[in-house]
Amino acid sequence: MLRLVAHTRPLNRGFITSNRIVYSKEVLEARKNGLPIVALESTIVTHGMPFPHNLDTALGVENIVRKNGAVPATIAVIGGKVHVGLEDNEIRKLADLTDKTVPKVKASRRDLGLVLARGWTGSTTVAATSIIANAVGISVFVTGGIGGVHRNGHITMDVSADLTELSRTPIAVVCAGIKSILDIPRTLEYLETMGVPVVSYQTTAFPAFYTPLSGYDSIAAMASPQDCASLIKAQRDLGLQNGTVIGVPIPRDAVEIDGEELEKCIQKALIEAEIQGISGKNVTPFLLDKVKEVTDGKSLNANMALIANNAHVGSQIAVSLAELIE
Ligand code: PSU
Ligand code: MN
Repeated sequence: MLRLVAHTRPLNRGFITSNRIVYSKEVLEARKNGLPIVALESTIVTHGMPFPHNLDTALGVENIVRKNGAVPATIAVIGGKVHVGLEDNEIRKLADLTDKTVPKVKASRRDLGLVLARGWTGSTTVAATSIIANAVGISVFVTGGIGGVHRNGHITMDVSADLTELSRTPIAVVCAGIKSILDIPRTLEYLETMGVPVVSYQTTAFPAFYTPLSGYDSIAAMASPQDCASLIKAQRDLGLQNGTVIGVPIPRDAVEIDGEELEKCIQKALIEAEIQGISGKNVTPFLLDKVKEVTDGKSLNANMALIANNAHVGSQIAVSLAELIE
């Protein structure tokens, strides 16, 4: 008898030559046993938070992923090798910003080849982490916030490579939305143009990192991790090669800064960036640091709390996706 089998078109997984990759012991084991793996980025460690908060966050987030039944793979480049999963001592070295012996380059898609060719050490942005995760078959990636169209980006053309990456790499990025240092409506328009679905977790409101409401809606409220997994699966079945943004609002009890106060802080940070002539890939780290300074560190507490929450949700999505696909 003829049996109809549903074939899922294979994803464009990308490709990294195997001798360029080093897996952590834990990730290697997980790959052997087919366990769900969650990708984590490293620019947040080297350029997103001060020491020791960056270290505590990186290690803490990995533990949350483990507790939720998935395996963490923090991604970075060390000595010109792509690392998928870091050992604790490697995370420590990346996080120790006082150690200037090895410069830690912020690497996005543009920079990855150079960092490998030169044997440098670098952290990977959302764009670069997505490329690597997808190439090794990881479908879910947890971070704090993604890059976007900068305020005045329609004039300066400062648009994060995270957005173009999301249009061509099939990965689900679980984040707390987009920081209001960026132009949120233009970022959402850009993602729509590039065909990237932007959904929110248990709400229709698209979150704005430090606050649960950006004033804009995403295209759908996802009820559960299973709901998110079925969206990822449907896109796969359609053969779509773009990513998905899953916005998870910051937990209410972690909100420390009200909108007006935050906007004042952001204005100060933007003026300072202008005065100092900050440009290119230095803009985002500069603004993150200034916002932290002018909010008296309140932004940092919020940042740590929301990443932990994203890790909970993201690893549950990875587990659900594994159940759906296997
Ligand atoms: N937004 C944050 N924290 C971060 C970043 C963005 O709230 O650490 C980092 C991420 O690694 C993101 C990168 O991919 O900044 C975007 O940089 P750019 O705008 O230069 O593309
Ligand atoms: Mn930029």
